[in-house]
Amino acid sequence: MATVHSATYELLRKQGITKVFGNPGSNELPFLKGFPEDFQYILGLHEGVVMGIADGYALASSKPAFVNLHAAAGTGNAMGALTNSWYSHSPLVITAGQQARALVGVEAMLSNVDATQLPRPLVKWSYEPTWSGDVPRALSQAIHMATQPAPGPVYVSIPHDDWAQEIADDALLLADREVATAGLPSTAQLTNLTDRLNNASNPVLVLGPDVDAYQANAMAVELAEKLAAPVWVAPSAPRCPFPTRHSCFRGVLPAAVAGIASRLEGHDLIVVIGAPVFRYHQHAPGSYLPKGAKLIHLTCDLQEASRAPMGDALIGDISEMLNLLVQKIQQVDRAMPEPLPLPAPHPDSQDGPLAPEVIFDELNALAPEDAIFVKESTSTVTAFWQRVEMRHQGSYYFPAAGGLGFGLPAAVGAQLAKPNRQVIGIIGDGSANYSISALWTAAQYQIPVIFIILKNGTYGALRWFSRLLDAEDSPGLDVPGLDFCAIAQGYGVEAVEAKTRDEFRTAFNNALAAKRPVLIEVLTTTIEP
Ligand code: TZD
Ligand code: CA
Repeated sequence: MATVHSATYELLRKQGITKVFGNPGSNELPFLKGFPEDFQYILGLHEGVVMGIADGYALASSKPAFVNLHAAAGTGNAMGALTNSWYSHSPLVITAGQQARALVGVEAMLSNVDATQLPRPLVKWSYEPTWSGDVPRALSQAIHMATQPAPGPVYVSIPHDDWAQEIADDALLLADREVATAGLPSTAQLTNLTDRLNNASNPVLVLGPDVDAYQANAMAVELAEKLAAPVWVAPSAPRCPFPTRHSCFRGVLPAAVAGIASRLEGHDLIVVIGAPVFRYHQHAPGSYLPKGAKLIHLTCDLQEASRAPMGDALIGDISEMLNLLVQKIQQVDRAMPEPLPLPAPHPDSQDGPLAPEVIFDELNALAPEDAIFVKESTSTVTAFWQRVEMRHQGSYYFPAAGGLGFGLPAAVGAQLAKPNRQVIGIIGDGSANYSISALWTAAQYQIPVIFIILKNGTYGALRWFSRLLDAEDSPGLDVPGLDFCAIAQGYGVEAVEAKTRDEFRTAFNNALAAKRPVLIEVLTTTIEP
């Protein structure tokens, strides 16, 4: 007869999940006991790191990632990372060990009191099975809930005495289940959509992270070309949905109401695909839409569609909808947009800190053309998008909710998912500290990420915000006295400091050849985001 333990591992195996990202405690040991040889356990030293690695893995592999946390304390440590996972539509199946059933009521140590409430509202679904026999079914539900559109994190709390219980063989039926979404527009909806697009005199596309997540990048290019339409990346861009040197590419929209309306001025139809409408940040009030413009929103997310303050929305499969549109839209005979001018190479500074632009120019020249950039240096976002060309699906990841601590571990997870593409983490000296122990996981599992730490000694983006909010005298905005080479070496990662363009070039080329994790620390100037 199967046990909850054996039925669960069979379910995970058949659903294509053979990695467990975790940090264990006593409640989790009965699950980890007898860990099957065809599974791999990836240990993170803090739950924020575990989540970041799992998230990077899920984003880069387009597959669900299975996380195992320790009870309430482990879940608590993971919560900040969940803000990003929620907004990036990351399919994370998060489990946490619960105290033995008999001990939860008396609140023995490590009881996760009101476990299902704890991760809300940052999960799609949260559950604790009412009896051991329901554990494999609950996990099956968790996998399908996490992966079906809109994907997102789910949470299951599992009492540790459930794992050894016997379970009817019917539990094995779960392993072979397939659950799928058929998200196509009706004929009437499609006709309406194509009519509006064909009749627009000056349409513009705004593409979001789900275009990249659903690997619809090439179809987005085709659509833009058929419409000869300029393409903006949706504000707060956590992914790169469109090749950044294509002549239609206009850049990333600013994350403010007034800024978006002014950039989209003159267009009669704004088509937003695979993004919220919109993901604002700084408060700059104004009209949501430029005068005379209408907006159509194609999304896989009911919540995104319903909470938007303007426009019409169609909820469906991003990839299928784009595919249909590309087939149905007629080629217009408008002139294609002129490509953006290439940025002039940034001049060398005489001595002292390097400009981040210099690093980006070098990366653009030296990085493999299919490199994956995981970016978490908040003040250098604009400079990066201007200077580093991105061509392929899955080339760029940034924390979707701006919750810092994503970059370092997500780079590790992305490299684990994509061993044949070089992952380059570009991390600020502020951001690096939230999940610094991800370096240990990279070293121990020999995951060959190149970590570049941009050390300007300050929370650069907050310096900019402090001027915006007239709060320049705020305390706590600088981070002096950090030696990332020493820290990296302490975690077992080779590290080198680069003081000049030439030193950076050499360090980066050596790191590319090394095929093991390397950290490069660069003293940089402070620039505006
Ligand atoms: N804590 C967490 C978990 N997330 C945050 N976003 C912040 C604090 C606030 N914060 C920002 O929004 S940007 C930023 C902070 C502290 C500065 C990051 O500094 P950095 O990058 O060195 O990584 P730059 O390039 O110097 O801005
Ligand atoms: Ca900084």
